[in-house]
Amino acid sequence: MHPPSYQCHESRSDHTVVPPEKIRIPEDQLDYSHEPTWDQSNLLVHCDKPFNAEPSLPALINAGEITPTEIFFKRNHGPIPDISQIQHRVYIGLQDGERHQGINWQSLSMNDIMTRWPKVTVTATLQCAGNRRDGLAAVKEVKGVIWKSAAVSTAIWSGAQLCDILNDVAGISAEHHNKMIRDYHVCFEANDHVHEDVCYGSSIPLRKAMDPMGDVILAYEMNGKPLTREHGFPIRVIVPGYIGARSVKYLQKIVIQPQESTSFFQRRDYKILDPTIDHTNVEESWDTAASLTEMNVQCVICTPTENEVIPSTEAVTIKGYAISGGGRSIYRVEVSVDSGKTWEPASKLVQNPEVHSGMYWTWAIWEKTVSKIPHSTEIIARAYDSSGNTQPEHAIWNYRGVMNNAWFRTRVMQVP
Ligand code: MTE
Ligand code: MO
Repeated sequence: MHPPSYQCHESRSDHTVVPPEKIRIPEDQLDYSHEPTWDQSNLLVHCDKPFNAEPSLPALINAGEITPTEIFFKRNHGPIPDISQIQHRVYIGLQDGERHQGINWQSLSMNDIMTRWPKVTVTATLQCAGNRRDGLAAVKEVKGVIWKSAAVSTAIWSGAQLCDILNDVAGISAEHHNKMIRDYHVCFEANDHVHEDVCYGSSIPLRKAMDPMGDVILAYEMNGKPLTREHGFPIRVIVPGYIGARSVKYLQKIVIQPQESTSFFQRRDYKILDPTIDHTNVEESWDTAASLTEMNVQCVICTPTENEVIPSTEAVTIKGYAISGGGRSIYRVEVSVDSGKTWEPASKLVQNPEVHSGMYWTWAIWEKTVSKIPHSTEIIARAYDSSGNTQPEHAIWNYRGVMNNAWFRTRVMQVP
């Protein structure tokens, strides 16, 4: 008889690897009794079941380029799983379109992943597509956690490169399967329970996964330590330059297939629906809208904060972050204190490319000192990325409340 520890790794006697079956659990039966506990005093908690929290903007910017793990925003769709690193396995399969033939699964232990491939380090900013959803909720009702502007954070991630693993385990190489690289997707499934689907899941194009300069990694460390449970212990995907939703935590299954993941989170969420779509007609529109991949260009003022009192006679230093997707850099941030009539460039803008790939996966931290705020008490900021993309003046409402990158406005109070 097998000891209980063998339950997770279901091997048949012929050594065929089979990933564990998953069942969907209704929302009211999700088990939240094993949530980790940590210091939440520096977080704005939007919801604790599932746990969703962001830091304050001053805490985020004062921490600098790398966000300490404690205040890194946390986005979960269900209970945080309590996974044994020793027992955990990642199942990998290629589905070549001949579905009836089944998938020939391979599985890796955490020890395999940590020892068979070199540990690479990538510094990347994650931003939830719902960052700044509050700005869209102010226009019209939206579905989702009402994030403010700190559902974004930067960490140093270490793990194995996904392209190496897919090459060695699934036989996919950038040179030999061009059509496959062009058309296929890499689907990720998590070892968690959510009510929308059997688990959290998502996919990215195979071309992104196989791009050696794409820096997609299976990370087991965050800021030099093993991942914490809420950030994906023992292993998560990091997809730099993409919306946070693609960086699947608690990674359990990888399938390379001709279609995008059929997960709820790929097909029924994380899409910019046409502004005429709302809860009355949303069902027909999902399939025609594109799944979000790269982030758009974003810029946020972190300090001063909304309604902060500023002496009108004194110079004020405005600080914030800006970020774009796809490894594009931020080349300019502009600030206006006259309702957008005139703009001044930020005087300080720091953004570091990834050493290995030269891509800009992290945010730019910027600063601008304004000697005196005239005529207006609203500070506005916007950014341009290296492709010349910039931000719309006004929020473009969409039902899921994603990708809000309207000019950022902070109203400050002046005292004489
Ligand atoms: N992975 C799993 N397994 N479950 C989740 O709920 N949320 C996704 C992504 N990966 C999620 C997940 C979303 S929407 C975001 S924005 C990021 O994780 C957030 O990562 P963080 O909690 O480490 O900040
Ligand atoms: Mo997200």
